[in-house]
Amino acid sequence: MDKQTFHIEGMNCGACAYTIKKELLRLKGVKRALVHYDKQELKVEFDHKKVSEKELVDSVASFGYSLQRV
Ligand SMILES: [Cu+2]
Repeated sequence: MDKQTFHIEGMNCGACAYTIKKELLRLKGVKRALVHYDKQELKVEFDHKKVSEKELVDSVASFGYSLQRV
């Protein structure tokens, strides 16, 4: 299982955090997604054999948020 922390850009309320979490958990291979709205941070656990880091970034980008590796 791979773990990665990202800085999130574009969140402006708690619902944004919920949207990101829900979208990531919808992807096959994502085990956990913790979105900290106050820190503008995402911690995600995923299996890189099932889903790539780029797919995570792209799926969140389609909702208007950008992720940068921390
Ligand atoms: Cu929002």
